[in-house]
Amino acid sequence: MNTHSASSKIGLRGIIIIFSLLAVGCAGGGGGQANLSPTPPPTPAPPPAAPTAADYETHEYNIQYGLGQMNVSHAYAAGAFGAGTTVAVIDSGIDDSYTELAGQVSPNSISIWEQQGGTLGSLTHGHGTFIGAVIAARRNDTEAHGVAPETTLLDIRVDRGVENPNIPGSSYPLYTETDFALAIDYAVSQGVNIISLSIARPPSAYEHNGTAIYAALRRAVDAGIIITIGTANYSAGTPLADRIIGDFLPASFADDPLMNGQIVVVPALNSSDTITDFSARAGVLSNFAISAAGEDIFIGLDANTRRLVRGVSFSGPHIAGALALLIGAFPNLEGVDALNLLYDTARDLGAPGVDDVYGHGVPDLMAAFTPQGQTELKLANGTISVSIDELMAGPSGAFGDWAWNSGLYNDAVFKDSYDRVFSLRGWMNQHRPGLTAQSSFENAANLSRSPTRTVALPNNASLSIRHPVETPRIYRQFDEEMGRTTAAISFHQSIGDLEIAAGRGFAAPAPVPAAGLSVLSQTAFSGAAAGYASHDNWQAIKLDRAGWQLGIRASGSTQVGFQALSLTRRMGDQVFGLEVGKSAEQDTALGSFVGNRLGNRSGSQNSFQAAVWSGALPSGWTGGARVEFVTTNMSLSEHIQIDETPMASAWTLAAHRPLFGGQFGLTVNQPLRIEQGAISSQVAVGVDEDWNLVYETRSGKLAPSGREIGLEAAYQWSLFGGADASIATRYAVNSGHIADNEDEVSLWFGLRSRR
Ligand SMILES: [Ca+2]
Ligand SMILES: [Ca+2]
Repeated sequence: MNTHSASSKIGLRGIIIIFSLLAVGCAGGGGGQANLSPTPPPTPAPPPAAPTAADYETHEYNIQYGLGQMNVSHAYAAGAFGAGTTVAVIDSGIDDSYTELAGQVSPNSISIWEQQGGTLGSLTHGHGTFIGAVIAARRNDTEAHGVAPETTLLDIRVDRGVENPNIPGSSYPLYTETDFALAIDYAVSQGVNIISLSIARPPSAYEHNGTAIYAALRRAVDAGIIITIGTANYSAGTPLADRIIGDFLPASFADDPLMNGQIVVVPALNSSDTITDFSARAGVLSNFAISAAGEDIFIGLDANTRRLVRGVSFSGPHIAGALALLIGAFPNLEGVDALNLLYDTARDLGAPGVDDVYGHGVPDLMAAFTPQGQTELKLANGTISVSIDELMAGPSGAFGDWAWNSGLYNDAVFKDSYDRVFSLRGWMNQHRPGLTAQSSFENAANLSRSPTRTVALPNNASLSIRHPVETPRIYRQFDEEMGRTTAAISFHQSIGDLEIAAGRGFAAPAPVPAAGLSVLSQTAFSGAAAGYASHDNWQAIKLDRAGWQLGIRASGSTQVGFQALSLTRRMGDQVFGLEVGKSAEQDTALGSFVGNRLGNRSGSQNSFQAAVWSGALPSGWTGGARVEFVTTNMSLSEHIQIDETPMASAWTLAAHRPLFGGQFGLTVNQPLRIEQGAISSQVAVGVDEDWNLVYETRSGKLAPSGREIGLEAAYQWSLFGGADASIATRYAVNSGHIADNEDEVSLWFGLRSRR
């Protein structure tokens, strides 16, 4: 009466060899009992994009290794180029007569000295122009392009066009502290998002002690501006330990609590992700540091003006550009949030974690553009939250890919822990269901590996025991889900017209015996009832009188309670009958975690009706069939309306016969599948100007997109020395009830030696 032919032999030690021949994708059915086991949520994955990141990795992109080093192409693929942001470059002026900078510089750009009525000297210095190019050179298929090619540069020239008298013969321009502070105040007045400073010198080299700059930076911080500072250059070969950033202004203000973490210092990397031999290390400012490219930076201003430059002057602007991409893409992000996001998602370099060389590491914009922390879809005006991971968990059982198929979540949006709004569409595409897991294999293999003994007892009774075997890791979770970590036991006894049975494990006997020798379909004349009947602690009783059989079977576990009543009629060698029953599931509906996608772990009350047949056929065949219909009443949140009660179907048609000394079987089946059912719910579809979610009422069907039909052929025979062999193959279309899944072929070979 055991429903699993592979484990019903007496006194056998199970050795199972599984070959899976995969025509396409992976094998497995998702049918039968496997339907009743939950699907663990997959690991969240980054969003896809059309066009893809690779489409942006052009020659113009790749020539600047600092872009790839930060995975900037993933920001572009998400549509982020820095548009709508402004980066102030307080430096030696940006010459926008070069084609690469034409149109990139704000008309509000000024010279601080001229603004004060001064006259610029004749000294010009390309430094500011280079900074501007690193941030925002045009994406125009020539030369390089900046990190944020659509940000606006606010050029604030702060030098006076004369050489710094403290560094005679250097051609290094003179800045004064007063001019510097005025420049910062001007940037604040223009409402910029970021100030890029690449002017770090020892205080002695300046005409200032930092007091006025400090006060101006405080005003910038209060205005929400982020200040990026390339750290200091040392002469090549200075020992790393001696390259101390804290000696330099204004970088040394970064850890001042009043700066609110809005100053970031940027050690310079080479293309091998290593600190350059000239850059200061993060040092005591490591919590306020993140690294970026600063060696062999390609500056191509036009076809006649190209050079490679190096210096911490160029690492800072990379971070300014990265921040512009984030702030431009997520307008709700405060600057400090964007900076923290950059830190939180950085790729670690050097010693694990934040360290005193690289600070937080190097930005990873792919990660920064991925939702962070808790990600939830809020339904019904925020009263229900659905974890995105749970929402995107693989399709399961009878409901298959309904969540993808229903349209309920199309164009839905969700927020992450940074309050950023993402479209769900990308995630749904990313988690598009593929072929189902190898649960059928695991189920069959697990049962086969467990040795079973059946002992005949007096008075027409028998006792079967299946010992648990040490389970390979890949089956362990499945065992736990199915409650098979303890020994299975079943007892049968015939008393006159009465047959009684009870057990823990195995399965309560079905109204008619199974046919077809199925291993891979795992149908056991499948449907919801087959799954329930195999739960722990079952009892069955059958009364056989005058050709009529009245049967009752029941089972219970912590998750499921099940009772069924059957009436069959024997006419010669044919048996026909009906079975009706009810079940209650604690957390699931027909074994699927439907409620999780709707914000709660809801249970269900189910009722089913089945027609069964078993009987002899011509040419030595023995056949059997079962058709089952189930209605499931889910207990969903009051905010979800069930418009149409879900109804599912399952059927199996099977037969076997002796062949060449063994037994040959055929099974065709449709695993349990939702045929109808619909719900409606509110779904967040956007945000209003106050950044509150905007909802829309949606309705969606619960049925999956396809219908899995499987055909299985099986053969079982005895070998020399008392070994038994079984081989089975199953061909399935629409595996997992998913319409565009490719056809699936599975092959099973099992070998058992007698003890
Ligand atoms: Ca360009
Ligand atoms: Ca590190």
